[in-house]
Amino acid sequence: MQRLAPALREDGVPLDLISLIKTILAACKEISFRVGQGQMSGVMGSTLDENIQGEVQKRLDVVANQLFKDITLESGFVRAISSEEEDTSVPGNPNGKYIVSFDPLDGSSNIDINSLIGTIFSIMEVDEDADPSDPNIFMQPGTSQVCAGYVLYGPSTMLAMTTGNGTHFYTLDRTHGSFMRTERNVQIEPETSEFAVNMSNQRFWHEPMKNYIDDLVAGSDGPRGRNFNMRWIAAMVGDVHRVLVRGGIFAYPADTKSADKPYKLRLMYEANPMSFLVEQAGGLSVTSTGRIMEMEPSGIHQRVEVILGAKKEVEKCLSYYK
Ligand code: AFP
Repeated sequence: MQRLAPALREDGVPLDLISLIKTILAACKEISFRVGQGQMSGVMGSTLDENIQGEVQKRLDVVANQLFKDITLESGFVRAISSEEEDTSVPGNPNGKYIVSFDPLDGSSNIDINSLIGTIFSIMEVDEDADPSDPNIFMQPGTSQVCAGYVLYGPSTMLAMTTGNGTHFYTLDRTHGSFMRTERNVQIEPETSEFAVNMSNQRFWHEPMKNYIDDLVAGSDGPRGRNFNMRWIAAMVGDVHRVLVRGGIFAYPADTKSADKPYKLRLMYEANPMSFLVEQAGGLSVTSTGRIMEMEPSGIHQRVEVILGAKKEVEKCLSYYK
């Protein structure tokens, strides 16, 4: 096992980026501590407020957002941040080299049932003259990310991270308070017999996705000729972690459930960072029409269709759209 910093320096990552990552992880350690305190922390349950996307905020969403925001902005490395819980971007140091998009607490519906939740982050660079108060400085495709990761608050607290040199896992050593690298160059097997999708939306999907999932469910009696297993954690951070650990395909397809919201997941702080991690682990991450990381974003809370995971299975799924 290796500590975080030496592992990063070996990969030639700039020192200021390492410092920013350490800052982010300091916030995540604090969140991990609060999550571990559970009902004793006084942050369980819902607030009376909604975020800009009309979702009721959990108390832990608000606390995690404040912690993450304060710690990263105070670091001086950051020109601006954008968060699921902030209406628009928040300016930081006018000389900061980086911008950070994050979902402070992914899987909010799992908070009160003591199930998997996590923090997702994505780091990009900005031009020297970028205006810290202009949200448009975030409008860069996922291919511009210099680092992406998530911290999963499970039975152990784990970090999955990439700086473009493979996807690596780290585990929080709670005794010493540092993330130790516990797995290098995670790889997703190209084939799988496991899928993750919210089946309750099936009647709202478009025909290609309906047909694809029907064939998986038909198992050995259908055209695939073998049985598939299904898992759904209801937190992208948990579902993607499973895909990175033991393979699988994860999808949050387009649906017709509500006319003004054809997609569920957010591009900048969910789909892009997860796509970077998955691609660095040998998987694919796409919409039904193209690679997610090549999308030109149009808003910091933009939503997108997501199909990711085992390369051959994602390709198989896409073949239903042709
Ligand atoms: P939050 O970021 O609001 O906690 O939403 C989590 C999430 O966007 C994503 O992590 C899950 O895949 C998805 O919601 C689960 O939603 P449903 O189970 O309601 O479909």
